[in-house]
Amino acid sequence: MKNTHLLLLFFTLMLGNLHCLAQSENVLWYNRPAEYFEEAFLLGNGKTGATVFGGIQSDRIFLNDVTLWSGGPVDPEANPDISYLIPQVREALAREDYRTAEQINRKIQGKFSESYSPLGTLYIEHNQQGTATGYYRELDIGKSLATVRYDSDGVTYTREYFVSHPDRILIIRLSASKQEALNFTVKFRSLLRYTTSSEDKMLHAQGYSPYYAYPSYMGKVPDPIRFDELKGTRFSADIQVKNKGGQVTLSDSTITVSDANEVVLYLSVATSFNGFDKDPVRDGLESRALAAYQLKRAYNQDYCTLKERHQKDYQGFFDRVKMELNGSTAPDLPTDERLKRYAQGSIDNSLEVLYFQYGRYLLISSSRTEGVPANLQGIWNPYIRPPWSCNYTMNINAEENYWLAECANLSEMHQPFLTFIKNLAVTGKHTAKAYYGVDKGWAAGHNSDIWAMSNPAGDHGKIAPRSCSWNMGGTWAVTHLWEHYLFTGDETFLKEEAYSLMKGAAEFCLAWLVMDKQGYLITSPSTSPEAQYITPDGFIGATLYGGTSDLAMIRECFEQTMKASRVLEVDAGFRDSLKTALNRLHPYQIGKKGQLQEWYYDWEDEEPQHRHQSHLFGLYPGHQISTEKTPELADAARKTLEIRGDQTTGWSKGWRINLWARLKDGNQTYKMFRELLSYVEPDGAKRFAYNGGGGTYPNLLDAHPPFQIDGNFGGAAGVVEMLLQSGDEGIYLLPAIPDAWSSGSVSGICARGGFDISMNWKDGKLTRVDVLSKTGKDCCIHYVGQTATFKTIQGKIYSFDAGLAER
Ligand code: FUC
Repeated sequence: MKNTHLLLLFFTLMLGNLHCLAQSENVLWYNRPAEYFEEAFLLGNGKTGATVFGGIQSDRIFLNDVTLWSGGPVDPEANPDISYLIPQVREALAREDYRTAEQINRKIQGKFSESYSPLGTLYIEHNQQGTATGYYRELDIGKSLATVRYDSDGVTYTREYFVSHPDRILIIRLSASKQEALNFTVKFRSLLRYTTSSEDKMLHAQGYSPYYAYPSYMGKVPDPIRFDELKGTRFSADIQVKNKGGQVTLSDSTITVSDANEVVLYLSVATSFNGFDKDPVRDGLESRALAAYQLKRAYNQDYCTLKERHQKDYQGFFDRVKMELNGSTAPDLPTDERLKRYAQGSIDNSLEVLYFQYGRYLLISSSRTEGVPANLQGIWNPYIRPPWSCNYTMNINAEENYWLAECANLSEMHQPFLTFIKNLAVTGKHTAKAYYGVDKGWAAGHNSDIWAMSNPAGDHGKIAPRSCSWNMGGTWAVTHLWEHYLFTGDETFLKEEAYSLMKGAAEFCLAWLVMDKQGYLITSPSTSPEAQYITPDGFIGATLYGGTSDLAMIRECFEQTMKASRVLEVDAGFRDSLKTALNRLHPYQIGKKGQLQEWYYDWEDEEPQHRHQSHLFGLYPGHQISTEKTPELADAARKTLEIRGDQTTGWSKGWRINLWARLKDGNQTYKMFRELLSYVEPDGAKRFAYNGGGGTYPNLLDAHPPFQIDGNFGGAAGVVEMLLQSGDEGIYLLPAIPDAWSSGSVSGICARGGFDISMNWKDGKLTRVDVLSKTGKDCCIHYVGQTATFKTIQGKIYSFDAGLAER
């Protein structure tokens, strides 16, 4: 062996060892390749998604593009006007005839949402002899970089993977400690319709998504996936090789590299999606030209330049927040081992920080495309009939995905959802009229998709009202617009983007409300997402009037719209009508068990431990119920949570963590957080559980089960909620700090009003807080009964000690 080779081998081995010894706090690592999706690494630039398995002989990378869905723009004509059924349901409800009301309500449905399509899989088949040893696989979420390394036959093989946002490219670099050791074949496969061709060290794949994909939860049906050459979003994937040494040979569907020293694979993906209201064929983007353009631009750059640019861009977001708990460092164990130990009761504060930062990593990696939010699986899905169509489930999941965005200093990542609401309002105008007979404002149902579908789903009566007969999707969604304004103070956004959407949602609700027998305003028909009641005569159903969660969402929407109109000094008359309606809404009721009533009457629940708890919306994410402002309602909410219990699905645990935090019960919040990190066996989405079973897979993805990303985001948001809460009354420091987090520090988390907060605490007590004013608004901070109120100057930092005296 030449001297230079020996030196290279020495440094590579050294580096490998260093990695294992000095585990960065931001690293997930394993000592074997992933077998299941739930063990693989997720990489993304907010548009292109890559799921990396890191196999030795055969490596697989699932590819996704956030804009590749089945179907096409919503056709308003496809929905006949069935709003004449509304008076019939109302009449049945007024007669307290719940059976009839339920039957008619079921007819008020349109089509199912479309489905997120898997783009394809890249295979890298290695022609290596010998058994691999020393296998090491890591995802560094501080750098958004995956690495695989192993030794075989005296050669150390290393692969690095990242997806760059600035250069719109997936990069895989393969290297070896010995010259001419790289021998592999690259191929592309897809479950969609596609063809491949090759030229000039490049493999080109193009195809299209189905025009129709029936949801997997409807089970086996004939022809669930339908393709038509003339329909469906087009996609292109171009893969080009840059090799040092060796030869490259091509076939129509493969690239083979022989005897190379180092190879960089450039992979560029594009689709024809051109907006929610544009036909992806007739008015689509030129996906082929776009993919080729991106590839050419990136191919002119060398690996190091691309990597540097990627990391600079990524770290611009990721590095904004730092956290440390009890001075703990990561134990030198693979992440799945740590998770297993943790689930058995071990203390691993650094794993808790990793889980929080991983939530931030996933949001940066999945949410950077205007009008296209992260879906149920973020952007990572290999299935042609994914769980729940991988859609936007508007009765919790789509919103939960974004609870983290503002408070964890990732406001830019909120934009895909905020801009999506604009699209939803367009189709939602038709939905309001055709399904609910309301010709003011807009409404959306419980399922949506990239085409901003807003009609109540259910395929014209195939699904019971418990999930499909719900029209508060818009009402809930617009609260995100106001939250964005509160955190950023961006009045231009409020004026030009948010207000008209908020007003439209409020207008719908104002027209939708009816008077009950006591003279209160209520919704009718109403449901409480996915839960069912039992009436005193034993009827189990979902359709009722005056459901608490509808009214909670309407309350929040009205209050926020009024505040926005005041800030913008517009619509004084409309504001008055909202105020009048607000005062007449049926108030919260406390039931005989001391619980916050879910139903208009104090009926029994069909499933008292149900995963949804939408009637607690006013506690979290809303701001109507708090231990200070409404102690009785807060107690009732606590009772409800106690009855619901702690065993639930992943996203539901994520929600309950935030609810318990708002009740300022740090230890109970922490208990739930620990349970969210229960180890769940990877299984390729085989196990579905609706009651209990929530937890975390080896790759730290949330298990509903199956994988659903909302639990990651909800859980990470809950970490902030334990450390910081903010609202009209100001900022609460360490409001729900658990005993287990007795000391620590955090920097860069955000509060409403436009403040970045950094804190240190020791023995459970705050020692220092720094408040950076981003907008120059007045500030008020609270800590254990003490309050400091002060004026601020934009850009200035204000420091306080434990007694809230300025330092
Ligand atoms: C609702 C939830 C399920 C699941 C699905 C995507 O139906 O009740 O638990 O999260 O959405």
